[in-house]
Order: sequence, then C-alpha cells, then structure tokens
Amino acid sequence: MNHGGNEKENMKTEQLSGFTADDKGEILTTNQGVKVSEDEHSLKAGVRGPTLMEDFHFREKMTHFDHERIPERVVHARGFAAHGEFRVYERMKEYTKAHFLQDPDDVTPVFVRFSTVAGSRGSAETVRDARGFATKFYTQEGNYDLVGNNIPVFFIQDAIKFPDLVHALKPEPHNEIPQAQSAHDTFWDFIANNQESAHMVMWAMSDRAIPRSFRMMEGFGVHTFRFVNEEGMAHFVKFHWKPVLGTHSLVWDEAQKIGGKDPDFHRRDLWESIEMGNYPEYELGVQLLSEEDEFKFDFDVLDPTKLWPEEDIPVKLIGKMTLNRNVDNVFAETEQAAFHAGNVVPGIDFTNDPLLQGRLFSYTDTQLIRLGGPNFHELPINRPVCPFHNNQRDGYGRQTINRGQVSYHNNSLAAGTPRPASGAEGGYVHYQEKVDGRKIRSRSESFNDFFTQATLFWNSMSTPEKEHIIQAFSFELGKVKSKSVQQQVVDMFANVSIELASAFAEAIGAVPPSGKDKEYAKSSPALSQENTKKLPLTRKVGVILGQDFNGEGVGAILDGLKQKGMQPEVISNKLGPVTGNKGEKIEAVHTFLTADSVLFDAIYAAGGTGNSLFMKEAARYVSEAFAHYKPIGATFEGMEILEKTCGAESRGVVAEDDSSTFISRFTDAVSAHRFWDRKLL
Ligand code: HDE
Repeated sequence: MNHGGNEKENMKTEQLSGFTADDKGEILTTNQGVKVSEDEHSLKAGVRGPTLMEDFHFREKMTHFDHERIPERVVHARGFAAHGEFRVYERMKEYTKAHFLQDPDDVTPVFVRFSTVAGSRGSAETVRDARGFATKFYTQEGNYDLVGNNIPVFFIQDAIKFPDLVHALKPEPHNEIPQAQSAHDTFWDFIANNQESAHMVMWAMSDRAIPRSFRMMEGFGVHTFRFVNEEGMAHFVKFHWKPVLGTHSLVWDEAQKIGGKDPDFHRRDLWESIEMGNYPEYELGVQLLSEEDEFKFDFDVLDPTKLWPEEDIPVKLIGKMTLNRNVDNVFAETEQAAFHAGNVVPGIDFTNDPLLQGRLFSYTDTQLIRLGGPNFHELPINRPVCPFHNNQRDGYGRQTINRGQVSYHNNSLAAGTPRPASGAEGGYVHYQEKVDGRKIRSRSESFNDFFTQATLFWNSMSTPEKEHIIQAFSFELGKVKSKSVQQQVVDMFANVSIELASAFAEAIGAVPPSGKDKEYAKSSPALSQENTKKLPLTRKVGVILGQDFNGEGVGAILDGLKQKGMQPEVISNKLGPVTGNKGEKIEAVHTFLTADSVLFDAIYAAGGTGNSLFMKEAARYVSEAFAHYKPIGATFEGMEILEKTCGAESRGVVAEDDSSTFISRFTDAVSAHRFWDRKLL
C-alpha cells in the first residue's frame, strides 16, 4: 500500500488492495499462525466420545464462522461492484478547483457499486426498482463519493420522510411479503398520500427500472451540488453518467423470468464483461447553472423531485470512467465499501436541497452499525490513497498504530501538528453561502408543483414506452388489495395524464378519472430511450445448433458476428462439440436446460438437425424471443424452426443463407435491439 502521496504520479488501482492473502499453495494455520495437523475431525475423548473444549482449532474456526455476517445495508443491500479509472477530458478550472478534474493526463482510481434499492442481499437483480450507481473517486485530495441512482429524481423532497418511504416499500412487516417488489399495498398507499413522489413513480414504472445491464444505465447525482473555483465563485451543478453503450432495458415478462432463471443476471453480466475485456465505459456529464440564474426556471433547483431538461440546460461531457477490474473478494470490497454523499473534495460543495442535507447525516451513521465502529475508513476499500492524519484514536477494529504521545490540538509537543491547511494549501473551505431565516418545519412553496415534470416525462415517451408504463401501473396496482388505495392512485395520476390514469383504471377495475388534461405539451427527447445509442456491441446471441450443420456457412457467420462485437454462444441438446457436415466442431456451452431464451439479446437458429425434443426446445426459444420483440436469425435448416414459430417475414426476423448478407442484416437487427412494431402471434 503506497501512501507516499504528494508526488504527482498516477495512482494505480492496485494501491487499493491493502492487506491481501493468497492462500493457494500454503500450509493451513490457525489465526495465530499455528500449523494445523488435521482439519476433518474435532478433538474427541475416544473415537465415539464427546468433543473436547481444548480443541482450539475447532473453537476458532467455528467462532469465526458464527460471526461471518454483518448487517446488510438498510436499503441498496443487493449490489455488485468493480474497480476502474476516471480521466477528465479538459481542465475544469473555470468552474471547479477539484484536482481530479484538471489534468487529462491524471488517472483517478474509482470503485463503483451498482445496486437495487428494495430487496435483501440475496434477492433477484432484474426486479422493477431504481438502481444505485455509487462511485468512489480515490483522488489526491481525498475520497470523493458520487452516490447516485439511475433515475434523476427522488420520491420525496425532505430526508425526514425517508424512513417512512422505505418502511412502505420494504416487505410488509406482518408477513415479510413481497421481496424486492413495489407491487403491494403499503408502497402505493405511501405514494398516494405523499404526492411529491409522482415524478419518480413515472420513472419507476418506466423501462428505466428494468435495465438490461449495469453497463447500459445512466447515473445521476440527483441533487443540485455546487462547483467552486479557485476564486471562490460557485456554479450549481447536476451530475450525470452516460453509458457509452446507450441506455437499454428488458421487457417486464423477460425481467420476471430472468429473476428465476438467473437471479444474478446483472452481476454476471458485469463480471463476465470485465473478465472478457469488454470494459464498461461511462462519460461524466455536468449541467451547469450560474448562481444568478437560480430563479429562472418553473421549478426550484433545490427540489430533488425535479430534473433540469437537457434541452434547456445542456449536459457537458467532461470525462470518462472505465471499469476494468473485478473485485478479488466481494465481501472485503463490495460489501465493506462505505459510500457517503458527504464525502467531497475541495471544489465540490453542497446546496440546501433538504434531501441532500439529511443524507449528509445518514451515511456515516449507518456505517457505524453496519461496519461495527468508527474505523471503517481504514478498511482497504475505503482508505484514501492520499495521506491522512488527525487526532482521532482508538475504537473497534483500529488498524493504524499511531506513534508518539500527542493526540490533541493545539499542542506544542508536536509543534502544533497535525495542523490545519489554509485554502491556498488545499484545505477544504466551505462555500460561504449567506443563510438567514427563522427556524421552521416547513417547505418552500416553490416545491409544491408535483405533477408538471411527471407530465413532461410522460409526454417525452415513445408509444411503446407509454404502453410499458401503463402495463407497469396495471401490474403493480393489480397486486394491490385495497380498492381505496387503487382508486387514490388513479385519482393522483389523473393529474399527470388522463390517458395514463384511465388506461390503468380500466385494467384494475377502478373508476376512471373524469375531466381533461391540463394543457402542457412540453417534452424532453433526452428522456426517451428510443433516442439512445444503438450498437451491436457485447450483445449476447443464443445460437441454436444441431448436428451436421453447414460447417462453412455457420462458421463464417459466427466469426462475422464476433467481429461485429457480438457474443455468440452455442446452445444444443447436450454440452460439448457439435459436429458440422464436413467434420467441423463447434462447442455447445449451454443446453436448452442450462440456458434460456430470456438470457440472450437475440436468438439465431443456425441449422443442423436434432430429434423432436431438439426441435421443440428450439421452437420454444425462438417463440419466446419473438414475444419479447428480440431479433431472430435463421440460416439453413434453422429456417424450419421459423416455419413452426414466427415465420420468416416478420419484423426483426432475418432468414438468409448467404453468410455476408446474413451478418450485415443480423447486425442491423441486433443494433435495433427490439422490434416494438412487430405483430405478436
Ligand atoms: Fe441513500 N442510503 N439515502 N440515496 N443510497 C444508503 O447507506 C439515505 C438517496 C444511495 O452502494 C444507505 O451505506 C437517506 C438518494 C445509494 O453502498 C443509507 C436518503 C440517492 C446507496 C442511505 C437517501 C441515494 C445508498 C444504506 C434520503 C440517489 C448505496 C446503506 C435523504 C442520489 C450505496 C448505506 C452503496 C445507501 C440513506 C436517498 C443513493 C441508509 C437518508 C436520493 C446508491 O445511509
């Protein structure tokens, strides 16, 4: 661990690894270092006799095991993380003095943890939920944490309501049902009775809440923060992460099925992508607003239920983050990572957003119980890479061995050190905002418009996105048992869109709203995933292959798809090599049983022959992919499967024997991702 710090050398991510142990090839010892002679039998008085207390190896092993678990995070318990690095594109001196945002040659190590919010640590990953997107930048000036979500707004405006929100969202306390779901009475009761939530609920019911991959999600800092430059001049700033692969989602039926077929779908995707060298990349974007423009909008910039439309305040892309290393140990790194919205560096400051202000208290407090004491900053994953010195001492699990007799300030015995640094020396100086007011439990009237931006979101959706939102409300409220709560939600969302509220009222048998929508036609194209980047890169293609396949043709196609950046994986009725018509061998890495149609972005029935079970399973894969609007390809004997399922003429179906034409047309289809205008069977 190199804490040498002041030299301006680029920090390597390995610096974060701390105390590591590679046990491979080593002799088994106790934690005291005593070599163990036997590890299969406890020490007994006679082979059929009682176990003896003096068996220190047994006692130590069992005691450690008994204490292996720590409390899971109260929210965001289910998460997965990776290491990486960040580089700024250009000097940001005009806006902020933050050191890591100045020099494009500087590489700042990062650690990013993605998470769901509601579910327990073992819950499925493709549930409908917001996703956490928490980034720790290990800068030369200390750790900066950008603890964001994949949705740019939040349910509530004041932190004091967070425990209520989470109690309502979590499984209901009397029976602990349902796990990792918002589709139940207490959640929707909270929503209807806390209507500031309308905007975020629109996002939560949209495709954003069922992302295809952590690699294909946007991230948002949500709150308005401040950038402060060397001159002490401040700008309001909103942070964005923009995934280089674009923002993409699953469909709801698929997401639910994946929850059973592969509850680890998102972590597996991240892990495998990094192992394969397909490093996820995200650009850091900022929306900047000068302090004079604070009151120029029809929303309050301090209100965390509002976004700043990108068309009004453009997102300036200022750097790129690349995730390039998986963790070595999920517990030591991912589970013990302690993020804190209050971990800032000079040049980044807070605003009076009342949700942010409350978070500044909550994150340290929660680590004290979760990580068992005040020294969690010494865990390798949380330790800054720059030097740190102060007079804090002792506490559970203290690792630093502080030398000397002085642990107080001011002192003369250590010549007044450690000493504070002036602003010019890099000391953190809080932005000197003028604050004046009465002590009051209240909210500004400028926070009272709960519905306009919810309507903006609705107006910005494409037709299929709107249909998905209607289906999501219909599903969620269909699971709610209280007729009163159902009706309250219908009445609430009539304020967003009559079309929306009427559609789900109809589906759940509630009374449809009367009246007309207010006149509000504004939309923000940046909010629709229809307008995102569409690339074939890293898309998983399930290739169904039988014996005696056309070796030359299929071989050329699989090579071609790989060259275009896709990941073809062969599925057959048994594992091992499948043999082509000229003796070619292609390895089947999945069987119809071990994989499933929902785990792929596209299905390609490549050909070859199989028994009736093979044909039945192949047809099941193709039909399901078709129903999920996915691209389907077929060549050679594979066309027979199309005859039994969706036909060769449907939208997004590529039936073609010529290798190069197939590769080009199928690549286009995979880039399009889904064919919403397809007529389902
Ligand atoms: Fe959090 N949040 N939060 N949150 N949050 C936690 O901290 C809290 C909020 C977010 O991968 C907890 O270590 C309060 C908004 C992420 O480890 C806790 C309020 C946003 C993560 C906590 C909010 C977030 C957390 C639970 C309302 C998006 C996971 C465990 C004022 C900007 C970080 C923990 C990780 C985790 C409190 C609202 C993002 C209890 C009080 C808004 C990504 O401290």
